Amino acid sequence: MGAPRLDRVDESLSDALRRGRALLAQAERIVVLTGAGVSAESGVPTFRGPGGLWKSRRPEELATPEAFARDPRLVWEWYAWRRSVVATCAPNAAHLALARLALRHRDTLIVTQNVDGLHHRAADDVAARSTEPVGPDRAYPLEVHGAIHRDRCSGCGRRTPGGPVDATDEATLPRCGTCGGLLRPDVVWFGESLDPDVLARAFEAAARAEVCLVVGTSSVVYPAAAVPEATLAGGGAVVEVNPDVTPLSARANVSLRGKAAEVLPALLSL
Ligand code: BJW
Ligand code: ZN
Repeated sequence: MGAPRLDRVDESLSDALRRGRALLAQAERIVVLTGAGVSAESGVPTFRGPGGLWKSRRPEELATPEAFARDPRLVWEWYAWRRSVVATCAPNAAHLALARLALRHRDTLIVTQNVDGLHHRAADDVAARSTEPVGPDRAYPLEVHGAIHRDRCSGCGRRTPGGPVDATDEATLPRCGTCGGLLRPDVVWFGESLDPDVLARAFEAAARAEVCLVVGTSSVVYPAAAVPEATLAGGGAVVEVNPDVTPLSARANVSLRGKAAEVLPALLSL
C-alpha cells in the first residue's frame, strides 16, 4: 500500500488521527497487535516502565521455566496476586473499541500478548449489546502468550480452568487431577516457544493486512514484536498507539502519542 512516511515526531495528534483514520477506512484487511498498555487504564500493571511489574523484580526471577523449577511457590505467589488483580478489572474503552471494530469489520484479527482475558470479555460485552446477529467469537483475540486464568500441567500438559491458589507453601500448590504433576499458569515464559499454529495464524494475517494497528506494547519481546514487521514487508502500513516512543516508532507510518482508551475510540469511530 506504500503510505508516505511523513515526519511523525512533530505531527499533532489530530493530524495523526486524521491520517490513521484514512488508512483504516481504506483497509479491507486489518491486524491489531496489543500489549500491556491497552489494559493500563483498566488497572492492570504493565511490565516495563514506571510502575511496571518488573521495577521490583527481574523477569528471569519470575517469568522463566527455570524460575518455576527453582522456586514454584514464589512464581505462583506472583501469579496468584496478578490473577486477583485481573479479577477486579474490567475492559476499558480501548478493548471495547477494538471489539466493535472486529465485529463490524469482517477481516480484522486481534493478536494480543496480554494474558488478562480483557479482549475476550470486551467481545462478549459488545456482542451481547449489539443488535447485529454476530457472535462474539469474531472479535476473540489470538492470545499468543497464553491466559493467566488457565492452569497447565507441567507433567502431562493438560489445560484446566485456574482458581485461587494457596501459595503459602510448596505443599499447597495446585496439582493435576490426572497425573499428579505440578500445575503452572498457562502462559508463555521467556525461552519457551509460542504455540506454532497460533503464531502462524498471526503472521499470515499480518503479512496480508493493509494496516497493522499496534497498541500499548514496548515492541521489544519477540516473536510478537515481529508481527508489524510482517505487515510492512507485505507492503502494508503500521499505525502505532503509545504515549511513548518504541523501537517500532521509526518505522510506523502513523504514530498516535496518547493513551489507548482515549485514542482508540476517536481513531475507530469510522
Ligand atoms: C500505554 C499506556 C496506555 C502505557 N495506552 N499504551 C529475537 C531477538 C531477541 C530476543 C529474542 C528473539 N526471539 C526470541 C527472543 C528471546 C525472548 C525475547 O524476546 N527477549 C527480548 C526481551 C530480548 N523471547 C522469548 O523467549 C519468547 N520465546 C521464543 O521466542 O521461543 C523461541 C526461542 C526459545 C529460546 C531461545 C530463543 C528463541 C517468549 C516470550 C514470552 C514473553 N512472556 C511475557 C510473560 C507472559 C506471562 C505473564 O504475563 O506473566 O509476556 S514477558 C512480558 O513481555 C509479557 C508481555 O506479553 C511481553 C510484552 O510486553 P508488553 O505487552 O509490550 O508490555 P510492556 O510493559 O513492555 O510495554 C507496555 C507499553 O505500553 C509501553 O510501551 C508503554 O509506553 C505503553 N503504555 N500505558 C497505551 N494507557
Ligand atoms: Zn498432568
